[in-house]
Amino acid sequence: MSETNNAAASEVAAPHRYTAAMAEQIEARWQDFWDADGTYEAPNPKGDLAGDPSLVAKPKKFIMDMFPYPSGAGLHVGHPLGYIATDVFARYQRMTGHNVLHTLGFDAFGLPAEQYAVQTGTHPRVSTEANIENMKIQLRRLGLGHDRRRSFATIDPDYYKWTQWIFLQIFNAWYDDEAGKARPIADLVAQFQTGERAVPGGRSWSGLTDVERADILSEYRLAYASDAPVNWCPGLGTVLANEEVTADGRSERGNFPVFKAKLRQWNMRITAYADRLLDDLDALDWPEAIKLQQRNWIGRSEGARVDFPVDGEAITVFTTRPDTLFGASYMVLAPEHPLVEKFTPATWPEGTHDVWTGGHATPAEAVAAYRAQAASKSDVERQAEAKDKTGVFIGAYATNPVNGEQIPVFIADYVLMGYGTGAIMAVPAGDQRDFEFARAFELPIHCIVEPTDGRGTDTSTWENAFGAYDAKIINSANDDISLDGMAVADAKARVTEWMERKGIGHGTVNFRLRDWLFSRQRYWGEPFPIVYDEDGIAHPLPESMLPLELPEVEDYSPRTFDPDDANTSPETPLSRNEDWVDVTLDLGDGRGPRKYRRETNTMPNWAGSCWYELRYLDPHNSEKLVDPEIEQYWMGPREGQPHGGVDLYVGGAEHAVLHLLYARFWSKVLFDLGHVSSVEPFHKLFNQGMIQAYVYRDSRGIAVPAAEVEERDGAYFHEGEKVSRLLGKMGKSLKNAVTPDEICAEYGADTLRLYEMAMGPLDVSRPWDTRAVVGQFRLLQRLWRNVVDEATGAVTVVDTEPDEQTLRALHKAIDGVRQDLEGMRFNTAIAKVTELNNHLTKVGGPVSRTVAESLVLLVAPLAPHIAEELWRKLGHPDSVVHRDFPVADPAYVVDETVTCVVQIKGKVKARLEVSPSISDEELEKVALSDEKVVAALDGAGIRKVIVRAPKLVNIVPA
Ligand code: ANZ
Repeated sequence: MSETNNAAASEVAAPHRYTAAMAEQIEARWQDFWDADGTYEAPNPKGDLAGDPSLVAKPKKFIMDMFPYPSGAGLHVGHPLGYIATDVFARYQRMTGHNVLHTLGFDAFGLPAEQYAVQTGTHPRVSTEANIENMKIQLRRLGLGHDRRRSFATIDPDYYKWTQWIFLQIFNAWYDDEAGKARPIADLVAQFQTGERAVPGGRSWSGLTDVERADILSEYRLAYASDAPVNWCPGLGTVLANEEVTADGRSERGNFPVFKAKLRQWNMRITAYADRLLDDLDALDWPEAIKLQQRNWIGRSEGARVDFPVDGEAITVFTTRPDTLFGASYMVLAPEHPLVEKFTPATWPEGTHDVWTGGHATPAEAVAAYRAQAASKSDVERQAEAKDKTGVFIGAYATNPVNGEQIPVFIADYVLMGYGTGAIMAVPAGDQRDFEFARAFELPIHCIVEPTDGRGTDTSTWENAFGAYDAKIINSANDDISLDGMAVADAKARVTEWMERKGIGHGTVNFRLRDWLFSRQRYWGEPFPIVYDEDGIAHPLPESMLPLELPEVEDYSPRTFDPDDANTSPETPLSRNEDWVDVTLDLGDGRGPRKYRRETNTMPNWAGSCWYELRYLDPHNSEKLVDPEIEQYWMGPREGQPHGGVDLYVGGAEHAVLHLLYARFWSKVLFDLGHVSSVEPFHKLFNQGMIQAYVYRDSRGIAVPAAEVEERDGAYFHEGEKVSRLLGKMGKSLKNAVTPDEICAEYGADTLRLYEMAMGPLDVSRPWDTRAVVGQFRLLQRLWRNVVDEATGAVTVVDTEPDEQTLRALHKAIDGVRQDLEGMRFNTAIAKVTELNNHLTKVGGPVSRTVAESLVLLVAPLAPHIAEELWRKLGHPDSVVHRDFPVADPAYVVDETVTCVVQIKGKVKARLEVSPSISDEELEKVALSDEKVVAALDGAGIRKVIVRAPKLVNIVPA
């Protein structure tokens, strides 16, 4: 009660105080003005967004956020952290002479809207667009300086027309290994026609049927349909990416079993770009941790392919350790390996070891049983280090090509079909998994390296494999070649060269990266611009038929099946719409109107975010994806950015691999085909930390609403009951979400912006604390008070010159804030602004105009609304947004004095302003004669004085 009275009283006394109500009024006014004025519109050099040539002539900065998915829950205060940071940075760049492109779109295809549609019958477009509208309101309230003309959502047909168009470019391209780049598929066809390139299978191109030609081309196209084994989840009715499958082989969503099934699906041949995706990382300004994750994902291994003869055929293995060939004592094929049937005999060979058969009467039975068991496991689970090694002998022997030894062939799930050749030579002495398997199946372990750890060469006493690279090779010689005594690296080179000469094997590079599974059995995604003719040949739609829009359907969900029934196959939502699926079209290919069936899969969520940076540049271009001159202006290579790209891209580290790798891949294809001048989409990447929040749980472990929790003496209570407190994620489910709307209502957007930026270094995660927000609000109140009279609303600045001390404080702040904003250290920039502002408050009296104006300009990137308001009050007719950021006068930046602390018994008793070059003796004299020190000593004698000039004097009294 009394508090309200006080507040009311102070409002009467200070009707022009900076309050939440005033902040709201100022912010709304300037937001409207900026929109109407087009303050944040960045001009292009040409086209419909062309503008002020003097701005275009400035150096450009393209600053970008990872765009949001418009979820129905809206934003909490954690979401805009990165958006505020890029906004502050963009504003600073505008004030330091750059033409700045900053905008934000929406990544709007996705599962939540589709699931909501399944539950409620609301069309995903309706709910998604409503969510976008809501999010736009929330974002606008933050005062983000976006060029709104450039915003779009990936679900806009005008946008996904170009996503489909890019798909067609990729479909109509192949990777020319000799040229080291993608080229139009027509070039390949021409090479086949003229005989410049041999047609696979040795026939002439003109003698092939259309189907045969299509099949051959599909082996080359960068987007192709194939019957590869994929993760099929009958319970969900869709195939899943590896990342969507849990370690125990179930769907991440819904926890249904996932089976490996051969289904015809679209893929992108990203593997063709493995080397370039790896090499080009070097010149990017990205966090090392992210580069490392990409390198590991691409997983380049140098090694060899080696042929092991079996019955006149051969099993080819991939090994990174060809130097260990003499130690290969058995082989393992992945259970799905296509050669397994061929090599499996009708009966067990003479003398087959009992433990090898798994108790089965015939090899075929053993293989069938083991395959069924392996099919139910995920790759991760199969590769788990700690797991017991399982497998079964297939009844065949292979010949070790270096020593002629007959070695048994097994299938085992620790060998994956999708890596290398899906077959290994097992070297139990050198590889731990092979070692464990050899022990379990009583297989020989040949010692082929000299152990350096004193264990000796008798492998029967070993407890694990010995894989050291610095060891010497032993027991590795035949009549022709000896590796004995060599170090690993030399032995690898020697044996590879020998194998190449003998035609047994050859050196090779293997990548972990797989082609990208590009189709999903969903409704809410981009339709493929592909139709099939009566022979099943895939034809691209001509550009004139784009965008191919999603049809209206009754049921948005794919058909689901008995979750355990692996013998099912997907039925997509689009396939049920006969009118849409079966069409008669003239594709303009000279064949006239014909009957076709449309592709009924849709593209994965990732598609829309693979190229959106390009569309921001030229969002309304109906002729082209982006005009080349405009692309070159904003994205083209330049000094320090040899691959071109966005100048700054800010987003969460969780996108280390998939999104960033896919976007890089598309960018390279578009570059190869001559559509863009930038090879890389994002030159500099910055990962912001997360805003965390306290989660309060009651004795049952259930989260209680954080807003209702009270603190008493360091303990936390909810409705009288003690609750526990832990730091966690912010979100609805943990009942601790704080929305930007609440904070804006209570303090205004400028305060929210300052608080988020002041919380800590941008790349570090930090806990949200609503009670601490007021600190930044008070800073703005003091700032206001330094310029405006709270009682009258009049500007109080004076035209007199500031004193020397104030000039020093000002120029130090300018210098520091500049460096901090440039380096994205927003928290320390705010600390420096605060320091300057406090200095002015402390000095008291009216502030000099020059100081006030500089202070307002320093604050402008961080708290743009109050800065704009004060700027105008200071008499400037034009917006603060495009004003020059202050430049420090070096004469005032160097410290004239430093503060020396004088302690007595470790307690600070005085502070002295001294010259930075003061000597220890001089400083001791000054300290001991200081009034406060004399008073504090109160006549006591002195035992010892410790001096660390110029900053510390410590006095120990007697
Ligand atoms: C013999 C050998 C001896 C191996 C030795 C290792 C150590 P990275 O480095 O990850 O590329 N391997 C090959 N294909 C495999 C597959 N499909 N599934 C499971 N394992 C496979 O790993 C390459 C090594 O992993 C290869 O080198 C092979 O084992 C195994 F002392 O060959 B090695």
